[in-house]
Amino acid sequence: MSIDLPSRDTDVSGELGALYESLARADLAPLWNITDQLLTPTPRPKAVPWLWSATTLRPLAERAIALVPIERGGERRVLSLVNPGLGGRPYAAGTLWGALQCLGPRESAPAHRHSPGAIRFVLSGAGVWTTVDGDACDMAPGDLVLTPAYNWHDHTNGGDEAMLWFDGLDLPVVEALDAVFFEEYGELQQPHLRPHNRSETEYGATGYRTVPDAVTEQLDPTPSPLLVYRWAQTDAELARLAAETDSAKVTIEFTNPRSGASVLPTLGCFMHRIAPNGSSLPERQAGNQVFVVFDGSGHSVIDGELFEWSAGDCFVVPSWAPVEHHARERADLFSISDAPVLRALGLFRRQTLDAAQPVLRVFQPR
Ligand code: GTQ
Ligand code: FE2
Repeated sequence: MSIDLPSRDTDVSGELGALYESLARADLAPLWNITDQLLTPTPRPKAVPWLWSATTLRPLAERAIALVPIERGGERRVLSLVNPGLGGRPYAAGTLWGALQCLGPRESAPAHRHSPGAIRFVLSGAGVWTTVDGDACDMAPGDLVLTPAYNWHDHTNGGDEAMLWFDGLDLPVVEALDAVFFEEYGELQQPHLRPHNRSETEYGATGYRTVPDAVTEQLDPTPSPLLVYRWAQTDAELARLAAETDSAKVTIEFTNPRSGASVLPTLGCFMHRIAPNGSSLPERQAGNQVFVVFDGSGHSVIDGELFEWSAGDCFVVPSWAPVEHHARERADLFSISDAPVLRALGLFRRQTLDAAQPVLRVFQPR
């Protein structure tokens, strides 16, 4: 963090000014001048509410496929979402990496592992699998695939179409903890077990939590042993919940079937379904969120700014920013959040607000 000194005391002449100079030279800072910037009444995330539209992302992904090979060194063809509030750091929000990854026909991304954990939410394409510690997980649109911390992983496109998916990682959190480790696998690809989808065969469709507020209370430092969550099952869960309730939005959290905790100890994954012409209640929570529009169209109001969205768009809801969603046709939104980290540290807070926000601005994509 960088803070200008002194901020409150403007009289820096005479003995007081000399004191400030001496403090700075001694690598000390006077709290009385910086407390307002440190102990803020509510979080002041650097990330701003932002949206990347599919109409911008898709053609750029296609150009990258045409121009940029994947091999050792480059490793993965990934376009990271860069939040303009973060001064050029390649993160969607202060605690979350969000990105679009694309793999052309017959390509594969080299095997490696790292301490940050990752999730993949598939947007389009067919024929790709991600091998996670030897278990080849087939990927299709709407599927969620986990590559937990330190699991070897490589992506293979065995088909004739390009595939696009959203990557979410806890990288900024692990970086903030000075705990990033990365290692290449000895070969380009891991040998993988046959048949594919071992974890799915073992655990099946057990990894959903359908509580109304959909933030797991359970904590578990081990990641989910179930590595893939199929769209057909997610869809069925959402349909079942939607049929049971009058509210316009239902939310489920993907969970670790062994413990009921979040899928990764550092990342929570959610799916929201909003009925046609439906609106969610305005709410805010401590911690950042990245949303990916899987299906449908509508808009969200984030901190008084209106963001129109449709399938394939990604948008960021920074910590403590009020948000409400409105669907035009029925909409399915996927999201990731750092809530498991906040929960583990006793820092999670969430509030439902009384009234819809007034719209002060309309977001203009660049
Ligand atoms: O696919 O292994 O978006 O290692 C960032 C880092 C994807 C991956 C990302 C990664 C990967
Ligand atoms: Fe990776």
